[in-house]
Amino acid sequence: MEHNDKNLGFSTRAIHHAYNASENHGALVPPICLTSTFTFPSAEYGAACFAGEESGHFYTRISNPTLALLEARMASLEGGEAAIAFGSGMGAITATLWTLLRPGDEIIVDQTLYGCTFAFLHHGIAEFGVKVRHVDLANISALRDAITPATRVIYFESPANPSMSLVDIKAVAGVTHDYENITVVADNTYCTPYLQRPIELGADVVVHSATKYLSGHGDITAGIAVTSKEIAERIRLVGLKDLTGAVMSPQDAFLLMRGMKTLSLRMDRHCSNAQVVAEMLEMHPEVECVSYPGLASFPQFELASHQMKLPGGMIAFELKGGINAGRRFMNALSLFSRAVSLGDAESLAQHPASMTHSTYTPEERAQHGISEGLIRLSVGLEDIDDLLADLSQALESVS
Ligand code: 7XF
Repeated sequence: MEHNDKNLGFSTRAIHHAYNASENHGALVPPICLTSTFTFPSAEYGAACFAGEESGHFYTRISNPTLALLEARMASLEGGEAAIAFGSGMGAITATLWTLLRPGDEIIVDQTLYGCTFAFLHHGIAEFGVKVRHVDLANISALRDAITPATRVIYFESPANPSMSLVDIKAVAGVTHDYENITVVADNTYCTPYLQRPIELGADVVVHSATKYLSGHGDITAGIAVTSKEIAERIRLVGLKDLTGAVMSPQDAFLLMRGMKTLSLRMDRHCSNAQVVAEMLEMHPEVECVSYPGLASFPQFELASHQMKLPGGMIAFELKGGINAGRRFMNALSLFSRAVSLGDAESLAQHPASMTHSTYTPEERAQHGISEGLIRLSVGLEDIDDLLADLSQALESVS
């Protein structure tokens, strides 16, 4: 039997949704369909595929059975109608925005964004005639004032990488209901649909770097966009097929689905570990400030507690000794790895100003709320006592 009942729970759908073993030789685990092309029974059938009159697979850059299973599963988990798989998060973001925007259009984006998304906006679409405006989306009246007849997209991350600031997704989507032709795009990488489902809150498109928590094991790069059938069709046939070609490999789709089976278990552990780490950092005399949505001191604690199921596994913090103390701290870590990316089983520490957000100039970082001394932790799945011991000894080396 194919398990695609919407009434099934999140974890059940993450394991079973849209797969029918009896159609696959009884294989418990979905097979990988490793083929770049598909044969046509007749010339007429091939022509009908290309004309969009037949729905079969014909070339893996456009669709493939393994990718189709992953896409159906992700659409179910995010509460969207359809999804498109990409070879990276940047593939998903660029294909989506190239599809939705034309010269003369405007995109309103939040203050803080992942470094390569920022670079794509300012060195990519802005140079092709799209106006990019940054607005603090926590300020809904500023958003209302920034919208013009040319506004086509509102784009944000919540929590934002690396500042951790949140966007009230329901409030932002509520503003756009008064306008036709505005598409709300949310990057849900930090949360995954287990913690937050932007489409249920009114967003039109969710994009992911599935390189992170969704796959969870640091062994692939992958991206996903989830949206309505109509927008998904446009992104697939324009953004994916013609503009970027940023298709996911079926082997990576297999690894991603393997990772997604344990998403809820892993997220619960990431969140419980991160909560303890954040509380420990906040109490430490060498620490200046900690941004974590699960702390009562977090400025948007209330919003976090109703918008997110749990506060996530990411922490941003600063040391009293600033950037130099931060370097000493990072070099003293032994269990935490010094590495970019996030959402892996291994705990990771990185310095956004010189790593993930070095695409901003120092002036841009100051303007966009990314301080030079900020350290970002992706809290992994190790035993909490070992993580606390590593952080404590690294903090001692700073004093
Ligand atoms: O193309 P990728 O799969 O690396 O995903 C891009 C991306 C998109 N959205 C967010 C919120 C992201 O954090 C990322 C990738 N971020 C990594 C990081 O911040 O560590 C990239 C390492 S340079």
